[in-house]
Amino acid sequence: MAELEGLEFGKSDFVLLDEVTMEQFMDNLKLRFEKGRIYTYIGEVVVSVNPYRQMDIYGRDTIDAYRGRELYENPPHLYAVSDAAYKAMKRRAKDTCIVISGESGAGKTEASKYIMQYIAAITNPSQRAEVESVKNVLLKSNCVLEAFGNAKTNRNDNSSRFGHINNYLLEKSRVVHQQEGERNFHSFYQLLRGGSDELLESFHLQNDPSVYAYTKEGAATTTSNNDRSSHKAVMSALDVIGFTQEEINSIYQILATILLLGNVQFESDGESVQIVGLETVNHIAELTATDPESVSKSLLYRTVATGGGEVIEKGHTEQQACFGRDAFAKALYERLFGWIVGRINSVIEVKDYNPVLHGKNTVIGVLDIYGFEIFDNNSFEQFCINYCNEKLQQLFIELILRQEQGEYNREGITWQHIDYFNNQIIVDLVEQPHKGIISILDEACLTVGNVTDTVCLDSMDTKLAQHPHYTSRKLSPTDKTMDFQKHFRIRHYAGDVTYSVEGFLDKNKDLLFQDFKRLMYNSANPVLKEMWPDGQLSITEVTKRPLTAATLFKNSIVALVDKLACKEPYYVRCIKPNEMKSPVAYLGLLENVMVRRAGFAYRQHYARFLQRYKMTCEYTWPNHLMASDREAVEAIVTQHGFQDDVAYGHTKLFVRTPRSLYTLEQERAALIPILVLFLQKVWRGAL
Ligand code: AOV
Ligand code: MG
Repeated sequence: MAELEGLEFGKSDFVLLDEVTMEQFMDNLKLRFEKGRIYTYIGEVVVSVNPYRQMDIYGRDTIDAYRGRELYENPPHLYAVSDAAYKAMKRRAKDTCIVISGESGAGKTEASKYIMQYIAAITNPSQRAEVESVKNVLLKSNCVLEAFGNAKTNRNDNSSRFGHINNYLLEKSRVVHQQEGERNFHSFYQLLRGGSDELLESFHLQNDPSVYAYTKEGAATTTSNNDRSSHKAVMSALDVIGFTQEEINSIYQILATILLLGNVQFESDGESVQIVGLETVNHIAELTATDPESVSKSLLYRTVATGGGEVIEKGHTEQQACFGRDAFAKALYERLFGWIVGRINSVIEVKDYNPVLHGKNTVIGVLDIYGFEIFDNNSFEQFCINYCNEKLQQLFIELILRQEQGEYNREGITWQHIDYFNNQIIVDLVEQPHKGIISILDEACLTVGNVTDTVCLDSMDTKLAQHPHYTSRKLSPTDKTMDFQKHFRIRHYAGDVTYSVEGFLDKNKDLLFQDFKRLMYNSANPVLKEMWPDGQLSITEVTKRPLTAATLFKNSIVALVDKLACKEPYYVRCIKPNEMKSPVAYLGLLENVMVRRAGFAYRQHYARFLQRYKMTCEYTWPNHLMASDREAVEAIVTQHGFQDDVAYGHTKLFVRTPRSLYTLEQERAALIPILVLFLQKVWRGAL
């Protein structure tokens, strides 16, 4: 539990609330925030409120104050959990992981940066040069990952659109389309606005994002990012990380290819489909080190294997050609990003030591993923992102419960049943085989014939009509906030979200024709070729139906959760200040406070407890003469009359209600001035 700061700052740990109600929770958070305290604990979990201004609490002196200390010795801070995670890793030689969650724009990425900075600062006391260089790579990698993995959304100018661990989680649909007011990935604007004239000319690009189909939607949108200076920073970061000049060139050639691809148009004369303006195709061929005929062909035809094993070429319709082009652009970007992440990881891993991948096998992972999103128009992307957050919430509650149970066992205290909201039911709604939304979507995608999004919605309505967390306009006809034809609503743990089913099927299918893969595999550019190893398969070898986007996403999340489940987790929960008034933001957190308090709100090692409260009891002040610290603690508890409110563990005292503790605290606070006076007298007398 946190150092009990003065009560004028509110309660530094939510378990100390008089009652666990939404109202008390919000009041405490608000009070602390107004007093400039952006961090508060729930036990060992840090709740963080985004201050949206630079705070003077991350400097070297603060780092030193937290280094090697216990959680409750200082006011709540990210550094305290970082230190706890670091100590746990060293002491128990166990992998630890700091999971940062919260809504979009709540401060997850900023928190992850401070955590990495802290860990980098406290490691390598002997200042070994090779360690310093890995640390440098690590801190620099943020800048690169943000350029390629982040974009401006309506919630956050620098929103993470990927999960660190697995690049399946990259929001690649953003490459070809953005919502109103949003932008494509920063990297595109950085190249167009920051690239030198020569460079752009060699790529056949103009320095104007509004010229390109994929960037024009976001071109007019201003962000707090300065694209031009970021371009320089990214270039130099790539260099520091160890990318070769050839690799850096390839990265930007691929970005240029994507921009040019977006401007490829098709026209149909009723019989066949043609490309409008072959010049762009020539440029694409040049940039990808392929030949123009092959590029044209892969844009206009697909190779298919017939039932009899015969291989034929089939011309696209205009619409299919557009789909193919966009799928190709998205895949190019996704593979580029995956490749960059892989390269950074390999640079960090080959060294014998690094602050995040510490020692031999133990690691501290910092998981910063996209947060829960509710937009005006929520589509497939929000559906995936919110499902991911449901999974993390589940893991969170499960692990917290397990930790609590473990602590009670170790201390020999009886465990009591806890009532809490288990969001498994929502997770099932999404992922259950046969009955879940993903299954229904996949089934619709596999069905041959004209299955539309609305047909799919019908099928969901039929199969999920009874589900308490699912509804739609058809199922709730009086609810006029939803459109009959296209909306369904999920009651998430963090709030209700209405999704538009429009585009769900296409986004889920996300088919990339083998022809594009082969085209890239045959590139004369070795970097590009390396990204497309599956291009060597012939069409008859790829008979297996590719997994859908939703299923791939689900598989990655399941893998991620499995990975996290065997690590020792620490948590940071981020909140936006303007959401402080909205109770939904706290639903998950309140659950946490309840679990934490279900049995005993407060627990403390006997010696630490004594140290703090011995002055409140005549038998323990200034020193006790009892056989053990535990007996001395019993004397304090009994003197204050709350012996029925506690349990004695093997090494710790457990207090059920915070009130008992507050009586003690008040008494202590009242005694301090007297003690100070007393000490002053003693001191003067000694003179
Ligand atoms: P997110 O990671 O949680 O959103 P960010 O970490 O990018 O959100 O934070 C959004 C913005 O809030 C930052 O660009 C900062 O301006 C500000 N901010 C956040 N934390 C702090 C802090 N501790 N001190 C000062 N300013 C802060 V998303 O990636 O959209 O889910 O996908
Ligand atoms: Mg982020």
